Amino acid sequence: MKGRFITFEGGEGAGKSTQIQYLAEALRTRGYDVVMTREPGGSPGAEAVRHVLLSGAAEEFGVRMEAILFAAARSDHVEELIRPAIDAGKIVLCDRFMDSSRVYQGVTGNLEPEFVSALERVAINGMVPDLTIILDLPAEVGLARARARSGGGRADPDRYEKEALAVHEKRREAFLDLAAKEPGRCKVVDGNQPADAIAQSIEKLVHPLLDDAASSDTDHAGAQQS
Ligand code: Z5A
Repeated sequence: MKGRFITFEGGEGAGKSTQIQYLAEALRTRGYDVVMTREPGGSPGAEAVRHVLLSGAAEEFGVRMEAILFAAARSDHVEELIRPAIDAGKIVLCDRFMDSSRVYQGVTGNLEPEFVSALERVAINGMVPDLTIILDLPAEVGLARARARSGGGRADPDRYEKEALAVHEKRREAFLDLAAKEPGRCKVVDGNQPADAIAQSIEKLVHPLLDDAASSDTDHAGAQQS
C-alpha cells in the first residue's frame, strides 16, 4: 500500500506522545509498518537543532531566527526520514509538524504569515500530512499534566512551557482556527477524556484513510503537491 503521513498537534501535555503510542500499537497489530517520529527532531540533523531550540539558546536571536531553525530541522526530517518512509509504504506518525510553526511562530510569535508560509513551503517540499489530529483541551490541564509528568513536577520547564497561560490559550484557539480552515485534513479530538477513549476516537478517524490507502493506486497526496 501507499505510505500515509499522520501528524499530531496541540498544546503542551495534550497527550500527543501517548496517543501516538496507542495508535502505533493498534496499527502494528493489524500488520502495518509504522514509524513514530517527532518535531523538532526525528533525524540526526534535526535532533541537533532540537536542543538549540528547546533549551532557549536561540531565543535571544529572535523569533525569525527560531522559525528558520524549525524549518531547517523540518527540511532535514522530511528528506532524511519522512519521505523515504512514505515511499517505502510505511505509516508515519509524527508528534508536531508544520502546524506547530504556524501557531507558535506565526500566531503567538507574531511573524508575518507570508514569512511563515514561505518557510513552510521550502521545509515540507510537498510533504503535506494526509491527516492531522488536533488534541484539544484547556491549556491549564495540559500544562498541569506536563508538569506532573516527571513524578510531581519538572524542575526546568522548556522554552515554551514557561510562557504565560494566556499565550497557551491563544495557541489552543489558533489550532482550532486552523482546523476550521482545513476541515478535510485537520480533525479535532477532545483531549480532556481518558486516554483509551481518545485512542478509540482517533482510530475511527484513521482507519478509513488506511483502507483508502490500501486500495488506492494514486500517488501520495503530499508527493503530488511538490
Ligand atoms: N515547537 C514550535 O514552537 N514550533 C514548531 O514548529 C515545532 C515545535 C515543531 C516541543 O516540545 C516544543 O517545540 C513545543 C512547541 C515547539 N512546545 N513546548 N513545550 P516537546 O516536544 O518537548 O513537547 P510537546 O510537543 O509540547 O509535548 P509534550 O509536552 O511532551 O506533551 P504531549 O506529547 O502532548 O503529551 P504526553 O507526553 O502524551 O502526555 C503528557 C502527560 O500527560 C504524561 O504524563 C501522560 O501520561 C499524561 N496523559 C496523557 N494523556 C492523558 C489523558 N488522556 N489523561 C490524563 N493524563 C494523560
